[in-house]
Amino acid sequence: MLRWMGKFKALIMLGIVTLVLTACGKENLTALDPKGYGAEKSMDLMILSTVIMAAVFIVVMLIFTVVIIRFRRKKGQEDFIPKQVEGNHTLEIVWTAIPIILVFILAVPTVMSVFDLADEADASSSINIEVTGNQYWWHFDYAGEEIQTSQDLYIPVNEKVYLDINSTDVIHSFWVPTISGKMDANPENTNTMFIEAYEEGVYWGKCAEFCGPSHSLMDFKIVVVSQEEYDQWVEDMQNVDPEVQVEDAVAQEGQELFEANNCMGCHAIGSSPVAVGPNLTNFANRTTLAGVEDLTKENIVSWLLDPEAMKPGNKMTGNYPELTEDEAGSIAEYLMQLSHSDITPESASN
Ligand code: HEC
Ligand SMILES: [Cu+2]
Repeated sequence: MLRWMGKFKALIMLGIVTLVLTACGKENLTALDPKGYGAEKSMDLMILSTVIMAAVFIVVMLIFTVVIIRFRRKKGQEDFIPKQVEGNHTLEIVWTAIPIILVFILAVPTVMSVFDLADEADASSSINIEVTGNQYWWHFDYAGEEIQTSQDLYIPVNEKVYLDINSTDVIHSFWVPTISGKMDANPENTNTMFIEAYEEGVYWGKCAEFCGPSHSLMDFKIVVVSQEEYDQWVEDMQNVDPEVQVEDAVAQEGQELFEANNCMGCHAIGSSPVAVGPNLTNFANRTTLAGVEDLTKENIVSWLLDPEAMKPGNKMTGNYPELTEDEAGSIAEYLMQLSHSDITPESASN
């Protein structure tokens, strides 16, 4: 290694680690690449405050450097006492006024954004969705549309969507960083916010308030599609017939087992308001199982045999009859046929 590199070893390592780590994490799970109204506002404020902080830092460092060079004690002047400036009015006014001005420059746009984001003027003419946080999954009820879904929230692009957010158990927090800021989901009251996405795509969401052992696994997605695709999706979702028989023989057996094992006591298919567990309409169109695992037959079987291993503390464990591996396999086959619309997360990728 070159000699100069040895000296900066720590710095070089830090650089490499930073580069590697910034590539971690899921796509569309960042506030630094905003694709929605709220996220863009936050980003603007972040840039503004970073610029101000950087400017303050640079100015202070410049003055500091000048002072220590220019006013250092010189040879032969060891007893020299420089001019004392305590109580200097001009100086005190200057260093009081500058921070006040900076705080105003920060405060005015921040407060304006806060009011902007709380504006509900066109809520009644927009899409309204009731969002409910549950340990450890999210439910979405499209008000007036007779659509109930869980885990994946479909919305049209460039359209304001109003959310009424609450919780059935403890405090959660609804957060899709690429689209908007956070909003607490409380059991006692309803919080409201609107979201507007500027680009089609699938955006990851996270629960942002510690809510129990599987808090970090309480993921969900916003699927942003074109207006036509959204209209199609709404129509499809309104026409789901939960009674419809699947065709494949194994899946049919799974359907019978699904009914016989009282899965429907907690899971609805279609617009039934039963929501003790996630609504399984369109389940096969999701990309994840229980919010976090890949949606594969293997994972569904493991979930049905031992949900606790996947999501500790979840509310399904122990509340349904024990299944054999074969039974779980048939049910998985059935669930993987629950596709009620051709509009899927893939539709959002154009
Ligand atoms: C006591 C209510 C209850 C019963 C009964 C129940 N579940 Fe669940 N189920 C839940 C809850 C709650 C979750 C969400 C767990 C989590 O993510 O924390 C869940 C999650 C699931 C998921 C993942 C859903 C998703 O959105 O990815 C599947 C699949 C599932 N259950 C299938 C079944 C099947 C099949 C049965 C019948 C054998 C069944 N459940 C019985 C409550 C129940
Ligand atoms: Cu939570």
